[in-house]
Amino acid sequence: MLRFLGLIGVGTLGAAGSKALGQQLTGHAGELTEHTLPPLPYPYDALEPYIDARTMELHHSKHHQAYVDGLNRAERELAAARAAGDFTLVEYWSKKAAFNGGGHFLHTLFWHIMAPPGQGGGGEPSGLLRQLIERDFGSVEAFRRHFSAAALAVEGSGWALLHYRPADGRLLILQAENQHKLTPWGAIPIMGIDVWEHAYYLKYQNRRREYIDAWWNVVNWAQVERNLRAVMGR
Ligand code: MN3
Repeated sequence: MLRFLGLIGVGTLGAAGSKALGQQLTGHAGELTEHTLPPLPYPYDALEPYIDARTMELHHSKHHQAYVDGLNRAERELAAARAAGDFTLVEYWSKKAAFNGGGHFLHTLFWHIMAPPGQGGGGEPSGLLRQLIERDFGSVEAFRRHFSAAALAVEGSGWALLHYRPADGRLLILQAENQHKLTPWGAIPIMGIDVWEHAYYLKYQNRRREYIDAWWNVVNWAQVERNLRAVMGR
């Protein structure tokens, strides 16, 4: 799992990324990670014309940054609660930690499973990833139809996600509402499309289907396969 997180850029877990905040607090607060916004692996305009530069800039520098900040805040507040022995707001900050932690994880995944069209983005899955897609969905085309339908049908803000489930070695497509709901434990996202309006509204307005159709032109299949292999440990 740690290897996978590192691959998609949610790294700096452990000692290198931790701040000794606990030592600044009384009691037994423990240490915390200072989460940071990962750089995009390409310029803001690299996914044009399918995803416009202004959307990418706002999405990465404002929206993703807000999830990073919100996650740090929630974890600090929970540590402060431990130090003070006052858990009055534990439900509130636990929910904030899940929402913002989900947002940080999924956006980091999202940036990395996209690439400029023709330079890693688009085309078709190959290798082990293709084998498992064909085994578990019947064909690449059936997989794409299922994934697109799941994305189109997300109620409100959320994601369509391809997961690998280590318990039985299967791929599965699921939706997420917001950043973290409808998630079954034990299934690990290896690919996803953000269908919050902030991901497409400037260019596509309410035409989510057009955005989804365009998005396939920037999918970085090689990275999706690396994510798959990382969670499979092979
Ligand atoms: Mn988003």
